[in-house]
Amino acid sequence: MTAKLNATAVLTISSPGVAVFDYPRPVQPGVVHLGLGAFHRAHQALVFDGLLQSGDPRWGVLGVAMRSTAVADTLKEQDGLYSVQLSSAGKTRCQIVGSIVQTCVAAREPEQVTAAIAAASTRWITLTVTEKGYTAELAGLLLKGLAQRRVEGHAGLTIASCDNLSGNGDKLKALCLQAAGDEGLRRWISDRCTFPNSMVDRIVPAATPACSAAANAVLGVADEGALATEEFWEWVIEENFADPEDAAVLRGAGVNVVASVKPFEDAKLRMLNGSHSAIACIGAVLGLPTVFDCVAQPEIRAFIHALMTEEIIPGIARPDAPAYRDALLERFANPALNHSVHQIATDSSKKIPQRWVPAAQSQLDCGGSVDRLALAAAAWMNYCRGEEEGGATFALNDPQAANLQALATQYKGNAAQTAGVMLDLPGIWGESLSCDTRWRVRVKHGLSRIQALGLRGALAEINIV
Ligand code: CS2
Repeated sequence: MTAKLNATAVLTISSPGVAVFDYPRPVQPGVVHLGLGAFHRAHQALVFDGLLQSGDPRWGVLGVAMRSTAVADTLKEQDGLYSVQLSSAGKTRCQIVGSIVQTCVAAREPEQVTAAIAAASTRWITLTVTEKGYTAELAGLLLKGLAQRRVEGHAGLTIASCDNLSGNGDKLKALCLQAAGDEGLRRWISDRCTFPNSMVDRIVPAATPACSAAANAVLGVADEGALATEEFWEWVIEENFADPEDAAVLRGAGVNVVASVKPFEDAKLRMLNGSHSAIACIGAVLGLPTVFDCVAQPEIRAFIHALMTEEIIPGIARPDAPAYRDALLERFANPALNHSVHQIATDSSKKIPQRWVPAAQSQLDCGGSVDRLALAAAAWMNYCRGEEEGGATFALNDPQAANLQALATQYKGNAAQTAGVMLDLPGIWGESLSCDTRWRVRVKHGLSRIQALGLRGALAEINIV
């Protein structure tokens, strides 16, 4: 039987293609991270790993899974260690990450989370709890720890939301302040803690058994926590830290610390994530399993290129948006990623408000075209039927799944009625867009073209225009 990756086994790894940290791992975490998904483990945990490697011991992480126990327990058995395979431009290298020094599960060990938030050694809280995770329950968890911290007289914290939400730090701050019953605690949070807005980017597909198999082959030990990702990463964060000296520290680790993240956030949410959601709905309906498979289809690639060029970039302030678009298309075409369209289509009703709506609104505000955004919206409505064009069925994974599927199938073959009820759904399109006749007409038209020509035909038609 192959030995398991852990603090002892890691010492035996000496393959030339594997980078292993050589810092003493801190015992006390300095960062409490909520949301122990693949993204954090292949993105920020590597930034913190780099800081630890540079000799700054304050960046060890307590990785908190919100509910599911599997990852936290797997990592615990491996002393927090796991490998990440980074592949781009046909080259792959492997790195073992040492920054996650403890793990726990918030739903199972809430007192450990409270104690860690209150601990003197903790300086940061980071969060990747997904778009639907910004709940009263999350606020309650944070507030319990912060209240204890205040009583114990420790310094304030930098609390960094890293989810794909516009103004993510502002949203988290508002949630916490609203939920803090006690005026004293509210003031302490306002005065001592900061909630920087941030944009994080790296394409990290959910781990598959193939990741572990590939990791086991290079490491010579079994790694049940193995992940695969791309070389590219970006973390842009607003300069708003409880400890102002962190700005220089993060810059030294390659983080882009800026006065305003807005141009970066808009570009990322609308261009990368907006394209991703369009690709995901199209791919799911056409039975194409991954983003790579989708952008290998000329009509899908041309559609996404034009979607960004004609209807998203006009509203984007990030410099070099066309170069950013080209780099994104190249990243989507990375054959090593195996990024499942169904993973990206998950929770679309919570993603569309950040990804498509502001771009469509910005186009309508200046009289620009929304035909492609409307076709993407129609493709989502088609996706909500839970059926590929070839007839195979799939499960929707969305907080509103049952309702969405009922609405999408209710008026079989009637595009205007189907689009009408789905555009009336509250909380997705925003007040202004859902009432805008220009938008409603284009979405209805898009859905009717999909019904008439099939999705591939509707894409081919719009690509000619
Ligand atoms: C994706 C993102 O699953 C999704 O919705 O669009 O996870 C995307 O891969 C990341 O935001 C890239 O930084």
